[in-house]
Amino acid sequence: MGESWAGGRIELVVGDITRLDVSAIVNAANEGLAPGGGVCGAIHRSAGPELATACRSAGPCPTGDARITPGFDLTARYVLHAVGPVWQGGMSGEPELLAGCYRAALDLALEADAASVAFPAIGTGIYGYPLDLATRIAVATVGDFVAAHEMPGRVVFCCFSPGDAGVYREQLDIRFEKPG
Ligand code: AR6
Repeated sequence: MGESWAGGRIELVVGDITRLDVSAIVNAANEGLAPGGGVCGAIHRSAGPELATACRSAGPCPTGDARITPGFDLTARYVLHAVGPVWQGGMSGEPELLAGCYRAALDLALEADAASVAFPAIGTGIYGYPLDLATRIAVATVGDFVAAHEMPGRVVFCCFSPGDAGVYREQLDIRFEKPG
């Protein structure tokens, strides 16, 4: 289906993250881990009301960090709630905070022995992080993590539109060998 890089360990797909057959999906969450709009709303709708209850116990979560809950009615066994920064112009630590929440989600995936993890474009919707800048950080952070760890064996970047996927493809081609 999707294209892949890094020997098949990093994939790019276009679609709804709640539909993916992966061990864990990442939620673009807020610090309160409250059900919101965007991908967060879609994940809560698909997982069912138990997810909000689990989030009340798992949270709050500071910006730049992540928390884990079960996936309930989702195909994914886990949801990794990663809190990206609200974009304030880029001089308020946004790059470090965005990279931090990716790393925290990957660390939780590793601890949970999740074989595959899917990320949405954290921060780039309601939180306003410019997509090209966020994509560089996502690709670099995930790229460094898969180079240093055997698990998760497969990381999927799930874009909601073909245009967004084009931005990811460009960055993935720069960081890795172009797919054969
Ligand atoms: N599957 C994959 N990606 C999606 C989906 C989906 N079903 N729906 C939207 N996206 P956003 P943020 C994309 O706004 O900027 C929430 O209220 C979307 O096109 O969901 O981190 C939270 O509770 C965009 O590319 O997250 C927080 O309060 C990306 O997901 C706040 O919004 C992220 O957009 C977080 O804002």
